[in-house]
Amino acid sequence: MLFYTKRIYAIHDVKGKDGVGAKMDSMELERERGITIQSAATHCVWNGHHINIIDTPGHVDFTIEVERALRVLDGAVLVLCAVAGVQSQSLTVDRQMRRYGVPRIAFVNKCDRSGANPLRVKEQLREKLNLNPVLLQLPIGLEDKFEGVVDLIRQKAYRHEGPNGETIVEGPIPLDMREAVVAAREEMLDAISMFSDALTEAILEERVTEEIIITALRKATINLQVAPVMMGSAYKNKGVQLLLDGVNAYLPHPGEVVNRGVDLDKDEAEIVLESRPDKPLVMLAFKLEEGRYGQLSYLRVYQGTLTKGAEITNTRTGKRHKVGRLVRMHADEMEEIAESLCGDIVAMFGVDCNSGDTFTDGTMNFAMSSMFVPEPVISLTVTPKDNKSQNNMSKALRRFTKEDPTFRVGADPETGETVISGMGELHIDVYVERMKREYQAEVVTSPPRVAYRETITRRVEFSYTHKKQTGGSGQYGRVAGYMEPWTDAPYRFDDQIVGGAIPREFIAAVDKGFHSMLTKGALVGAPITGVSITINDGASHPVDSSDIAFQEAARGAWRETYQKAHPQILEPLMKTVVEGPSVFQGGMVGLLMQRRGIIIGTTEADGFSRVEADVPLSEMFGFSTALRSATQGKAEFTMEFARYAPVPSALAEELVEKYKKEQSKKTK
Ligand SMILES: Nc1nc2c(ncn2[C@@H]2O[C@H](COP(=O)(O)OP(=O)(O)OP(=O)(O)O)[C@@H](O)[C@H]2O)c(=O)[nH]1
Ligand SMILES: [Mg+2]
Repeated sequence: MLFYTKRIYAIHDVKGKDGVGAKMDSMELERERGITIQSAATHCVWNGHHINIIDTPGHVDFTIEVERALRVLDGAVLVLCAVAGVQSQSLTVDRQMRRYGVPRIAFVNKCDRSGANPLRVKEQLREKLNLNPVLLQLPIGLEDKFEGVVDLIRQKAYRHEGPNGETIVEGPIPLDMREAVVAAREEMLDAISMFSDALTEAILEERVTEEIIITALRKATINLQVAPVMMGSAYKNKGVQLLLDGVNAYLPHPGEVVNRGVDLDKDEAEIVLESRPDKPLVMLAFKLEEGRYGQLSYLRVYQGTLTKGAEITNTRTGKRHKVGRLVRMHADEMEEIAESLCGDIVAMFGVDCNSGDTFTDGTMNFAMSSMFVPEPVISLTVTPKDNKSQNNMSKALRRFTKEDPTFRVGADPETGETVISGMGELHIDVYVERMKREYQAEVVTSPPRVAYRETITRRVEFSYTHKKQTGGSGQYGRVAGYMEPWTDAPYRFDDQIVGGAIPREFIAAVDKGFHSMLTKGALVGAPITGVSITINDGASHPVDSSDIAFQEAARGAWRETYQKAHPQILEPLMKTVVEGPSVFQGGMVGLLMQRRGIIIGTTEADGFSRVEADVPLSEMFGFSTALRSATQGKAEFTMEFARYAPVPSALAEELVEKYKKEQSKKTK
C-alpha cells in the first residue's frame, strides 16, 4: 500500500534477503524474527482520500497492540492467508474487531501459494467467524498461475504489469470464466440487496449500476451487516491497488462513525462527538513511546483541531499542557506538522500522560472510554548480572511498563527479586532481549512461572481485637463482620456500620488494612482475587485508637479468617488451538489430554484437522517441542488466555507443599 501510494519507493520483505526489512517493521528484532512486534502508524493518500494506517502484529502475545489500534480506527482490513484461511489468530482479532464495532474488508492474501483457495476462505469467514462475507472478486488462475482478479461489480478483468505490478491493465472477462462470473455476481447482488431497498428495486427493474451497488455495499459494510471479500498476492504485487480502492469505497470516513464519550460534569451522561474541525477539541492518547526526546504520545483526534502550541487539558489529571511538537508518524520516521484535524492519527512530544487518557481544549470535561487490557498470565524473575545492568534494567523496565499495560513488573515479597509478567513466553522473551540490545542490561532469567491467583470459597464471620500496650500510648481497635466470595470484582469493601461502633474517620484505615492483604495469599503467596469484606461492628478507644491500630485490626482479622474461608488456588486456562494434517489428529488430541486439556471441539476439512481445547498454562511449557516430534513438525498451535479456574486438589496440595518448603528455606 505504501509503495502504490508513493510513501515508499521500494518494496521490502520483513525478513527479506536484501536485509532492508519492511518499512512498518523497523525494530531490529522484528526484522530478525520476521514478525511484527509493535504496531506502527503511517499515513497515505489514495485518489485524494487521506488514509491513516496502523499496522498491527498478528501474534496473540502482542494482542494489546491490536486492541489499542482497533480502539481508535474507524475501519480495518482483516488479512487472511489463501491457504491457511481463518487461523486461530484470526479468531482473536475478529473478537477484538467486534468489541469496538469496527467495519472491515477481508483481504485474502497469498493467492500465489500452492494450495490457495480464496473461495474456501470466504466460506470459513461465515462458518468460523460468523461474518456475512460478500465476495467482490474472482481469481484469474491460482497458485503459480495467479494472474489477477475479475471485479464482479465492474465485470472487468484486472491484471498487473511492470516490475512491481504498478500498471493495472483492465480487460474483458476471460471466456472460460464467464459463467462463474455471472453466478458469483448474482450471489453478490443477492447478499447486498438484503440490506438495500434501492438495490432490490434496481435489480427488479433491471437498471443496476455500479454506483447503486457500491452505495448499498458501503452502507451495509459500515453498519456491520456484511464484510466485503477481496483477494490478491502482496508478494506478487497483485490486487493491492484494488484493495486501496476498496478502502476508499467501503470503509467509513470519520464523519460516518459515531464516537461516544461521557461528560464528567454531568454525571457521566453520554455524549456523541462530532467529527468537525470547528468544534472544541477532544482526543484520545492510545499509545506511548518513551524516546530520546521524551514521551511520544500517539493520538486519535475525534473532534476539533489540534494545533502546535495549543494548550490542552488531560481530563484524568486536570492538568494543562502545551503541545510543543506535533508530528505525523511514518513508521519510525516523523514529519513535523502545525495542525491536525479530527479523524487524524498523529503524535505529540513531551506531554506526560497514560495510555487511554482523554485530552480536550479545556472548555469541557469529556472522557472517552479506554480499551480492554487483558491480565498477564506468565511471569519470571530477572536478575541483573552487575551494577551497571541493574541500573539499565530499571530504566528499561520503567519504559516497557509505561508503554505496554500487559507487561508488569513487581518484586517477590520474600526475596526482593524482580518479577516480570506478560502475555506469553514470546512476549517476555522479546522484552528480555530488548533489555540487552537497547539498554545493555545483561540479566539472568528464571524459568517462566504461571501467574497463580488465590480466592476463597466460603463465607466466614470475624471479630478481631487488636490491642497493644507499649509504654506510652497504646493501640486499640476491634473490627467485626464477614468475608465472602465475590465474583464481580477482585475486591469489594462494604461498610455496614451503624451507630459509630467504628468512628467514621477510621473506616478508610480498615479498608486499607484488608486491601493490603490481597497481595499475597497464605496458600502459595499468589495475589488474592474475588473477595468481599463486610464490616458491621467494632469498637474503639478514645485515646488508643488510630489509623494504624485499625489497619492492624483488619490485618489480624484477615489472618484469622482467610484459612477458614476454604481458600483455593486458581490457574490460568489457555484457549489452545492445534492445527495439522488429519493423520495426526489422534496424536494432537492425545497430547492435549495428557496436559489436562479439556477438548472443546475438533473439525476436519481438506485433510486438515483443528483441535480446540482449554489447557492449563502450567502444562503448556515445552509444548511446541512435543508437538513437533508428534507430528513431524507439520502441526502448529496458538494459545491465548481464556480464564482462571481452580487447580485440582491433588495438584493444589503439591503446590502448597512446594511453597512451604521454599518459605522454610528462605527463613533458615
Ligand atoms: N507466497 C506469498 N507469501 C507472502 C505473501 N504476502 C506475504 N508473504 C510472506 O509471508 C511472510 C509474512 O509476511 P508479513 O507481511 O510479515 O505478515 P504479517 O501479517 O505482517 O505478520 P505479523 O505482523 O508478524 O503477524 C513473509 O515471509 C512474506 O514474504 C503473498 O502474497 N504470497
Ligand atoms: Mg506484520
